[in-house]
Amino acid sequence: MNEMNDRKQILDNWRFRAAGEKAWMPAQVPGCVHTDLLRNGKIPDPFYGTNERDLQWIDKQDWEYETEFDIAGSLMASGRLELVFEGLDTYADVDLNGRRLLSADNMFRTYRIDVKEWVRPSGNRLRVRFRSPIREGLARLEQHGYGLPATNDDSVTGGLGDRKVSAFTRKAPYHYGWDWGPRFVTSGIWRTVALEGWSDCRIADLFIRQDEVSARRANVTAIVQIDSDFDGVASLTLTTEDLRWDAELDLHAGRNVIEVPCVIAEPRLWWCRGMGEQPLYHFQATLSREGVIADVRRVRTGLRQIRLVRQPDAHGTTFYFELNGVPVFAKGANHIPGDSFLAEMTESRYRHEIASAVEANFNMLRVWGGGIYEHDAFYDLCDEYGIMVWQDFMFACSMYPGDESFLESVRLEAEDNLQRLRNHPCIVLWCGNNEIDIAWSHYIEKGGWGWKQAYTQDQRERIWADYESLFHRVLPEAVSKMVPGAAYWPSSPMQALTGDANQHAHNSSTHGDVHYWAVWHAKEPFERYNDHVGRFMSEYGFQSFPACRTIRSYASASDMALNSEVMLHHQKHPSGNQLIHAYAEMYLKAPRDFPSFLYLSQVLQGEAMKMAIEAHRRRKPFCMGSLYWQINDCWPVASWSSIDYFGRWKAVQYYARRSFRDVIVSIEEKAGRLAVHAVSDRLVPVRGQLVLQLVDFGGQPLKDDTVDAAIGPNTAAIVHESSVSAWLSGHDPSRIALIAEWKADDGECLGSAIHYFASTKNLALEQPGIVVQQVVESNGVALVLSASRLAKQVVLETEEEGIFTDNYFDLIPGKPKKVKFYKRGNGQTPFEWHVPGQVTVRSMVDFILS
Ligand code: BMA
Repeated sequence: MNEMNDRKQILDNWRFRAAGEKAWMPAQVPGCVHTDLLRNGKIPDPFYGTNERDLQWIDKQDWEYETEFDIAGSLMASGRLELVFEGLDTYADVDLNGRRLLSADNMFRTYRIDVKEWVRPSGNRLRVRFRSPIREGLARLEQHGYGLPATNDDSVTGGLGDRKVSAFTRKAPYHYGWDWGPRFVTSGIWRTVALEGWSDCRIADLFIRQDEVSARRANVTAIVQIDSDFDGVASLTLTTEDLRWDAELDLHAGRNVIEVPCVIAEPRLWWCRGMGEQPLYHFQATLSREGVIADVRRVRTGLRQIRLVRQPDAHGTTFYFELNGVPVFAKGANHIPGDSFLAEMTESRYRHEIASAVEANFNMLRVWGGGIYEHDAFYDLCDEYGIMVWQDFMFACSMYPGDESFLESVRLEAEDNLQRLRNHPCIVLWCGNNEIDIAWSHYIEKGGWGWKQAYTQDQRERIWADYESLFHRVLPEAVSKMVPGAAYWPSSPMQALTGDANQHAHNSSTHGDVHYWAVWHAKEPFERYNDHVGRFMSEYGFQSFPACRTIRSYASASDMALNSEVMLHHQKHPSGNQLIHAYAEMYLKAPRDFPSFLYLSQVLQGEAMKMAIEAHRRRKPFCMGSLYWQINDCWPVASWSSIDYFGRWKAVQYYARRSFRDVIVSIEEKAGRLAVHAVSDRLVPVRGQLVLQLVDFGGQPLKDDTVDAAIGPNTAAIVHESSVSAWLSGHDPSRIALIAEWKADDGECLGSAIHYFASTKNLALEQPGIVVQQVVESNGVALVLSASRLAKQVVLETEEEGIFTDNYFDLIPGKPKKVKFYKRGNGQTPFEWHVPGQVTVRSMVDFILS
């Protein structure tokens, strides 16, 4: 049944077929051809084994979707009737009752067509024919005359050799393959299709522009776009909470833009998580004519003042976000699309990701430019949970054409999405693209990723001019037109607006943001994270394998080996498995078997990200952001993700949760000295006693020291310094640990850290004898773990889906640890406290050869 109300009718009941075939099959809209084929039993699970390879024929075909619909009398009576496509992926010819309405070519646009003249009360037939994005891409490539670099476009798997077509089509770049994702260049109606009716006049858009917001007052302007069929008077009322503003309007036929200035005294400010609440204001605009309500529009926003502060200082130029006057250290990760097949993303999957980010003490996610402008649900959740969003436009790791029709398509795409998303308080930055400026490095002949070398001087100049048109003109113009005052940053990473050789970003930039990838791509040791700290670390990362049961979703028992065909197929970075292996050899003892190697890979990733995050935070306020690569996956795979495709937390998610706590203690060993750092994101000073205790692996105290330790608000400082030799004094470094615990006067543990004097590989680990006890608490049951010898990276596992309050932690004899389990909830409650059936507890010694 079609969902109907007076003004809107969602069009469903779709069928589909390959163009040229006779028989139709049922289709799901929103959806795509791959999932429709799968549901009809026409193709095997695209994620299983190496099936991806065999499914490349799908994108070489044209596909047809069709529905028939009747229109209810009340809607039919509307003066205007619009057919609205919120997402067509991508080259779509739309026919209604045999008449061509539209030829779409941009997946990110909203298409709205007046169809009043062409519809009838019953028996309407709507057909959408998707032309093959590959064939279209090839035609555009040929027309362009030469190819454009697109490092992650997996044209080989797609059967196209070195012909990379992704850059010529406004379609999610990751569909063409990425170094964590498969190539499924799908087609389909990926967002809602509806008929919308109106008569006389309607509110087309309501934007609450935040002109100046402080705790004292918020000056906002409601910008109301009204479409009218007549010249004449109407009235508009705007309300929020118990406030009300009225305006008499003199409308003219066509689009009217009305500005209603509103002052809200002592507004409740929106803060990111950790800094305050997330109050949201519901604004309602009511349009009336002759005392009768013609239309009502509601939007939700949070009132806040946000600035990207880039100011010269003694080191270079600052790069930080100031929220309501307070500099915020951004903590979080990069986000990619949660599925290769976008319509598979549900509100509950988004909620799981955002709630997991909150549980891990994030306050920011970067919506990275190789995916999509996310669904409304994603931003709604970020608004509600207090997660700031760094929003890229959808361009990544590729050069793009710059002809007039491409630029115009991008302009419209940008305006559509800016309009859709501009009321979300969570969005703090609009960024032009991912890594293109640095990859091309126009002003450094040998700089960048070697792309320029494939082109003549003339071609280079044209490619760069096209780049500048897109990222230095079209996009910033769209941002300032649609969201005046919002921050725009042309590319990530960047130092400053690129105009000569000195402006290009590099690993040691003291201006702009930095992507630091020498750990991983260049095999540098994890310790290099301590040396390469920029003003804002918007990318760095390390891969791991997902959990064994996630691997079982795509591999059979016989595939369970590092270099099996299936394991290599589910590793999209060309040398990923070797790199993980090489780092494992560097830091850890050899694994007992393949499942043990999976555990080691996760521990390694956790240790690497801990080291990076804490190095960044210790340099606050020089460094004001740390976003690791990447929080999620779009299919089950070995990747940099911290939460796998099924929502299962890898070790690193727990490590991040600890290292992103608002107050931490972090120990750094450098040149024979040991510095204990305290980092605080609290807005009040923090003080307490720092207790340092040297113990052996049996928990025996060997030496200690206690000092008063205090730091100011929102900063970092060294609170204790000593020499390594003073602690070691004759002890075997492979058998001792230094524990630092910072305790407030009221007993609160502000932070704690454990330091080892040897690499995990060289520690003298023995069977720890872990004991688990269930402890009944007033509203649930907790587990208390204790050990008789040091237990490294203790892992708790259960068959049930959910998270522990801590995991992959070290357990010191004499210091029992209480842990709870929260099962993954549904709907509104992302996690529910629960007693898991059976929990296995193991630690490093169980996975390594002695
Ligand atoms: C950065 C990202 C992605 C990529 C990741 C891992 O370049 O922007 O393009 O997936 O590194 O290589």
